[in-house]
Amino acid sequence: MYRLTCVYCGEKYRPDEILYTCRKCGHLLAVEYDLSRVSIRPEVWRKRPLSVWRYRELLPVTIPPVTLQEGGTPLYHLKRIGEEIGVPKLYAKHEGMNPTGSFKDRGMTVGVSMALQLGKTTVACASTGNTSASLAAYAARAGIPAVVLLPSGKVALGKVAQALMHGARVISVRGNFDRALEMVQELCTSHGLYLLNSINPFRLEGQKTIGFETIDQLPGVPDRMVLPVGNAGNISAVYKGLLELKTLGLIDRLPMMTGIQAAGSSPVVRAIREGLAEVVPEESPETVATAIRIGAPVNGEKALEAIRKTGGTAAAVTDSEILAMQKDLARKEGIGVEPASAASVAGVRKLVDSGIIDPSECIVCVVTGHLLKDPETVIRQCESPTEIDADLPSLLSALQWS
Ligand code: AN7
Repeated sequence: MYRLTCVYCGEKYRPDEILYTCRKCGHLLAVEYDLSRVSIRPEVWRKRPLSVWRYRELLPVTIPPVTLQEGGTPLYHLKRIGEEIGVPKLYAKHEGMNPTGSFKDRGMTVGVSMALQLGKTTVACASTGNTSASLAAYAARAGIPAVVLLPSGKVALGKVAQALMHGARVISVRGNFDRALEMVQELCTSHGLYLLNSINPFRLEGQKTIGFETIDQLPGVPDRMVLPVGNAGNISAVYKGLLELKTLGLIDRLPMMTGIQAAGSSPVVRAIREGLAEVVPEESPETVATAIRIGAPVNGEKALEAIRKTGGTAAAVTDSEILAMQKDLARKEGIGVEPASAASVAGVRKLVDSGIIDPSECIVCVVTGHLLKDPETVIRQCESPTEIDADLPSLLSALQWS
């Protein structure tokens, strides 16, 4: 009970067409449900475990899904950081608690299930890391091969380790993510592989469940949802899902969708700040948050709509602001995230300081990936362990205790 619709010109396509962009105008496609025929009773949803599949009436999969039990991630109150920043109602949805340690698993359980549903036998993606780790794991779960293209030297160690261990064909491209994405699109077109980047409309359906879970957990609609933005797939997906809930009458308003980028890689922020109709790509994006080191966000126009239609905003944070917040989350709240994820909370701090966020708002930050994804950046920021001889006096001396 759904079809594919061009997000720009509205052209409709059958749901079983293997198509990522509109044949007429080249823009992206979205899954459109006939919401008048979808029957959802929230009390039925609430009886199911908190997970991506709680919301299966609003997902396109009809076969038994390829799953590793994704979703159902914790929503933490950031009491100390919230008080410090001056926003007492500050929460983090910890997507690093997914099976492979990032929100990408929500997309891949749906995306790889759709690959099987559509009869595809090989899957592929380009990735700044997390997408490749997740695709590798879900392809293994499905028993099909995966090909992943990574920007050489710019992928965090944990993510490469995952892609390799789960048995994907891992290719390191001498070029940035944006170039790798162009290449994998060409490969998928010429060799019939199923593409699972965020231009894939089905994958984003899984990711929209971040918003659904947030509303079930809080409970209710937060005033604002804040997400780190790279390709802008996630912020667009969460917005799409919440819009569906509103159309169905299950919620009565939308949160202000707020996107945070790294200062060295911030084309969406620029488009919002300057009121541009389109996102102008950046040639050489650079940031310590390699996950969001993306200059040409493919979902950019959808993100602009999500932000503008909800009265949200976009802001850039520097690498040092990102790393400081990563440390604060780890040390003041016990929440371990990778740099890109800390960007969302660092962005809130900045927007409160500049008076754009009202301190009374209820704010949910999506923290997208786990601390262990990028151990090298962590080690560079922390003091090395103190090595001692194996006796108690040496231990006391190292601790400076008597
Ligand atoms: C931790 O893995 O693009 O704005 O190829 O890994 O939906 O792109 C990762 C993106 C935020 C940005 N936080 O999400 C990839 C990839 C983390 C991420 C993002 C990513 P989008």
